[in-house]
Amino acid sequence: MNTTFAHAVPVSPPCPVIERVETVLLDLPTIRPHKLSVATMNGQTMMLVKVHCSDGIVGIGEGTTIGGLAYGGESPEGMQLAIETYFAPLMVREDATAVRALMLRIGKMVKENRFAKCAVETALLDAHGKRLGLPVSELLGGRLRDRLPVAWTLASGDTAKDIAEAEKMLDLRRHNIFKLKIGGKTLREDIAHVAAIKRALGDRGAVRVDVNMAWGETEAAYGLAALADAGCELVEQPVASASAMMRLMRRFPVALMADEILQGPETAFAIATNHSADVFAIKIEQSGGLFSAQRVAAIADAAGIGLYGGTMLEGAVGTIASAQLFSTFVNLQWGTELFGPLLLTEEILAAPLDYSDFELTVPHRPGLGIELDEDRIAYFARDKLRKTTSADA
Ligand code: MUC
Ligand code: MG
Repeated sequence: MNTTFAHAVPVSPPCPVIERVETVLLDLPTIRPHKLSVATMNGQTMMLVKVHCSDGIVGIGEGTTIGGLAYGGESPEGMQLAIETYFAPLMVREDATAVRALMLRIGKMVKENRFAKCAVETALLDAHGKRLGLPVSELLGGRLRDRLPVAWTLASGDTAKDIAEAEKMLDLRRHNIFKLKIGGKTLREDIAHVAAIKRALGDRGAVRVDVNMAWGETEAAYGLAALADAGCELVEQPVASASAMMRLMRRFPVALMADEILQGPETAFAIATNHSADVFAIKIEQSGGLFSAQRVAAIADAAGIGLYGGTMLEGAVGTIASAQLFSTFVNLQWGTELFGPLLLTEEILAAPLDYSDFELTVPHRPGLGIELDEDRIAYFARDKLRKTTSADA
């Protein structure tokens, strides 16, 4: 009897590679002027990135800023340029399944550009989730919740209009947490504005404020005392520096939240070490991507700092990428503000997101779990979709 067998050597299929990267800038109007201390937005520009893989899967990601360059160092146009010129050549022909390894390689070659990195990482995770049949939350360790509380930002610049808007949101059962943008007017006017809104809403709505760094330290000391008296529960980034935040901590019965000074794990560690915040507003773009934002959350948890799911007023893609991540957080004591798509007049998804009963539903379908309406993307594209790099170029 012949005892030798010709063993078939298992041949693993070649791993899918990235074939090309596309970007597009979309200009979408807002439902009303959105007034922050740093800028007034009448529209939002989002940079969408598409990563095309050799297995036919396409992942999408978003990079969005507030007021162009008014908020930080990156702009949608700058992200598009960085991705076309520097990211895409590092990505093409690389293993599309090794997302973290590829992002680490990109990180070695691209020092800053946290927002652009986030957009690309989101697209890679979306593609890989679609490939595996899993939502992005499961690639990040597994979701702990399917619904996220969502705050609404009142920023019309007018107290009566803001109260009417808050009443509408309460009636619709869409939001019962309100963040007021202040810092653009005098301290006295701002405090009167907050106090009037809290008086009108009473216990039906929580009131928080975001000063976007507009105050000096002395002004902030007066401001925090008055805001606490007015019933405000949380003050976001009243001053620009982390050391001034530290000196203001625990002097007033109101929680202090870090936003602009929180720019990834290293800054998170320094803020935690120096006791400069009670709460972190975690933003996936500002953190440098979803994996980095996860590390920021771990630092907060270890330091006993509360978590809040922040937004850069992203559209649907960045919003759902954030939601997929926030759904995995053990602690999310202050909810989220993932309302960005609701600030825009136009829908860019084939099926709109579910905002109901004061919460957003985190999709269960593979990847980000959303689908673009390509006709609308083409309609709102500033240029036609730009093919940046292709394997056969
Ligand atoms: C910020 O500073 O937090 C979040 C809500 C909003 O209206 O602006 C953003 C940015
Ligand atoms: Mg903020």
